[in-house]
Amino acid sequence: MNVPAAEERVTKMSRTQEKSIEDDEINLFNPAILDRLPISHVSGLLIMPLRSTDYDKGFLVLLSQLTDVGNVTKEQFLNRFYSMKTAGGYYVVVIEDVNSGKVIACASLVVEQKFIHNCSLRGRLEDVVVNNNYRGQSLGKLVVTIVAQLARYFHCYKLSLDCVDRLVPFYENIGFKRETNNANYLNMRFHSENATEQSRL
Ligand code: 16G
Repeated sequence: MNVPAAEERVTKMSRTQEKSIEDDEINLFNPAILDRLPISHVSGLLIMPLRSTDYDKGFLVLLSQLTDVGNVTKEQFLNRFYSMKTAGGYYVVVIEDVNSGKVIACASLVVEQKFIHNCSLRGRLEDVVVNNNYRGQSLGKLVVTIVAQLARYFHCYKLSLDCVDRLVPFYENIGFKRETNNANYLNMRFHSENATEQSRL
């Protein structure tokens, strides 16, 4: 038996398999869930779960309009994508412009399991961004409303967010409230040595 040739065949096969895993479009969550929500669709825009192919559609470039993203490779993106999918509870919604094929807005629902409130769920609204070139079309309101609908769909007992001060009126306008005696959030920032891709979960 020609062992090197067999090994080579195995390597080639696994490379092909790897490639097809990368190229397949995988949804972060079941897209049928979005079909069950009363979403106002906008012509020329697709509303869907984050997909494994969204790295190439500018998803991280969009996020960099919110905060520092770092130099995330496609492999790192896919690792995090599959880790979120396996963990469950991550619902990243994206809006794609059909013409450009780019992701132009996004927002995430993170569902936290609780013991309190009869083992209830708390939703967190995270990472809301609309591409600067698409501002003024109420897409922020649209994507946040979808996340709020998702939180209701999963029977979260509340949906919370933190944001910079200037965006408070925007969120109040959508229905979020600063509760009396309960309208603060505080951070403890840990600097780069802890904030790596391989954070220990
Ligand atoms: C905002 C975002 C939060 C995001 C953070 C990043 C919303 C509602 N809030 O607070 O989700 O993670 O900005 O800022 O989108 P940071 O890099 O300073 O943590």
